[in-house]
Amino acid sequence: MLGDKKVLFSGMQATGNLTLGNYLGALKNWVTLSDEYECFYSVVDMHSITVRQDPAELRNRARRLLMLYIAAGLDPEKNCIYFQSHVSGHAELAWILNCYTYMGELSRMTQFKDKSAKHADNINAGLFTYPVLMAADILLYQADVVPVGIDQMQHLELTRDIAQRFNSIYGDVFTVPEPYIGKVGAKIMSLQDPSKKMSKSDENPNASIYLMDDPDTIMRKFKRAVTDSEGAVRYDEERQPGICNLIDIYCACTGHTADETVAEFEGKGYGDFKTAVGESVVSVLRPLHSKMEDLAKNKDYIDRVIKDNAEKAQYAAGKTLRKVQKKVGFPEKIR
Ligand code: ATP
Ligand code: LTN
Repeated sequence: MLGDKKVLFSGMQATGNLTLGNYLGALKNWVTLSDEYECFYSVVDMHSITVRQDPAELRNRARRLLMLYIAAGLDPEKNCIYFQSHVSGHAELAWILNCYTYMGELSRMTQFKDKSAKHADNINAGLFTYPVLMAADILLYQADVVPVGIDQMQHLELTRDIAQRFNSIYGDVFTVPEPYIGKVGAKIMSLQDPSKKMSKSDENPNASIYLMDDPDTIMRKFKRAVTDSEGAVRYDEERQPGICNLIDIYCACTGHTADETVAEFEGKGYGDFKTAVGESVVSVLRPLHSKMEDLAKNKDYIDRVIKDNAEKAQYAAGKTLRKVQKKVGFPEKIR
């Protein structure tokens, strides 16, 4: 608890172009939850360097991602929106937690297996201990709830295990966080292969809708989306995974239910349905684009947000860090 509100923490990596999956699976829920909780939303730039980055590009993307949080509707006066690398406590707590995490646990992480297969020439120790840094992010702020897409559940379970292990040795140091998975949009699939999640690192640009795609591109990508030969809009995951994914996207963008959507498109062809899905996405993304343009003109404002929120985060993080350092036996600093 911070004040009378529970604490929420979440973060996104500033790598690649954000997709509709990131928006519907994570960012959109963040906005819904932001009134109810004391929120920390981090641009996790330290996680990004587990795979090679171009420095200028990373800096640029990180700043744009922070602006996107604001453009999506997170008020930086009410939510702590900041860069992970500006708060030294993340790295300090991660080191300590490394010593309370087992190699076996980290070896089981599917994201590590996937990413090390993809980057076989650079399987660095950071890629392996990535989930420990993620645990540090969350535990540093004593977060009660962590909204993420389903793909992050395994990392969250590990975070809970580390917190419980630490608490069982030293008493109640960490809040054990609960995951929050949104009802719609928790896993948006690729438009070209509905058995794979929509990913910003997909080589095929037609597989993903990028948040910065223009309306024509969005409409074209939906027209090309892989479906099936059934010819009717029904929610049948076995036989019509592509259509199910489009229904999920439509529901997440319009607020309709799957049943309402099936009824709405009864007797209509896939062409009409795809056009409607495309239009629903365009109307969700349009205000995001214009807000990004406004923010880009306002450098001083963004700079102030970055500075003020980093200080706020540093203060909250410092409290937990000092407690942990004392518990594990580090000598007290002489002030
Ligand atoms: P990559 O696809 O390159 O592995 P990523 O998009 O999964 O990267 P992040 O930017 O860290 O990595 O993800 C940010 C958030 O978006 C996470 O909470 C994640 O669960 C969510 N997310 C990512 N892809 C999807 C998707 N296809 N559907 C729903 N949520 C998603
Ligand atoms: N690992 C996450 C990004 C991430 C995160 C976090 C999410 C890093 N630290 C803390 C929630 C809470 C990912 O790849 N999507």
